[in-house]
Amino acid sequence: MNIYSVRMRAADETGHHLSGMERLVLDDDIAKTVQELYQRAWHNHPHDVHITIEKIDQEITQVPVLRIRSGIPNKSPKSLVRTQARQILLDAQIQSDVIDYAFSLLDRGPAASGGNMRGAVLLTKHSGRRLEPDKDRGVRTVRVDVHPKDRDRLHRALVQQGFPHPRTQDALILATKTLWAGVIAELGWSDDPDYTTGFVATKGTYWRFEGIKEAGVNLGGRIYFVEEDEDTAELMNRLQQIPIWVMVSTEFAK
Ligand code: PML
Repeated sequence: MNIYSVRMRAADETGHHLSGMERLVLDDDIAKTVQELYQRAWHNHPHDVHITIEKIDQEITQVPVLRIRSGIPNKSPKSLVRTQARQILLDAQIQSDVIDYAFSLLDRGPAASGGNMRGAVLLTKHSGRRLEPDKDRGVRTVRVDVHPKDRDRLHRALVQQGFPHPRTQDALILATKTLWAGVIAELGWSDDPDYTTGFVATKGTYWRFEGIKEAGVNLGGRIYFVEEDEDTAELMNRLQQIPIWVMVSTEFAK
């Protein structure tokens, strides 16, 4: 049985990125997956949709999914939500002023030319240096998906735990690989003005924070906090080249 990466990216008429998604699937599931990704792209009224199908020639590493926890209850003021998110980052040994800088980057849009970036910022944990080679594109986590035998189980478990939105599942899967690759902690929220839940992933846990940004704000992104002496090329190789299947334990799905 062969395994394929099936990737979709959709853009508007100016070439601006609208949506993207990757799945790692067995050959029998390619046609169904292309259809699913195409439907997903269509929601955003794209000008063009690119679908790439690529055979994976390497062994796929299996990694357990992060556990998921809710931060402060819904409807808390943004400042309280951020205080709790900050505390989790402080506990992960990220320097306080680096955390402030990370929030300010996401608040104003992290791209060097202004606005959103498709990939993540790589930020060193003590001096707050940006390591991503391209400060308009950032660094992306790719070649990751939930294992086909666990897909339905993960979906059911997330719905049961009160997290039915597909964004949660997508972000959880990506964050699982990102931490596996050696990123110490990740902070992120969507640029969708209607989606105000963000997350901090660190030390095996994905923390969700409702109301981490104001409704109506169309800026967001992801920050990957890394060691001061991080080997950027090696980290990017792990994030972008090594294929990962995220596995769901019986405990997670309970
Ligand atoms: C969640 O629902 O758990 C938060 C998801 C944030 C997704 C960020 C994004 O879509 O870029």
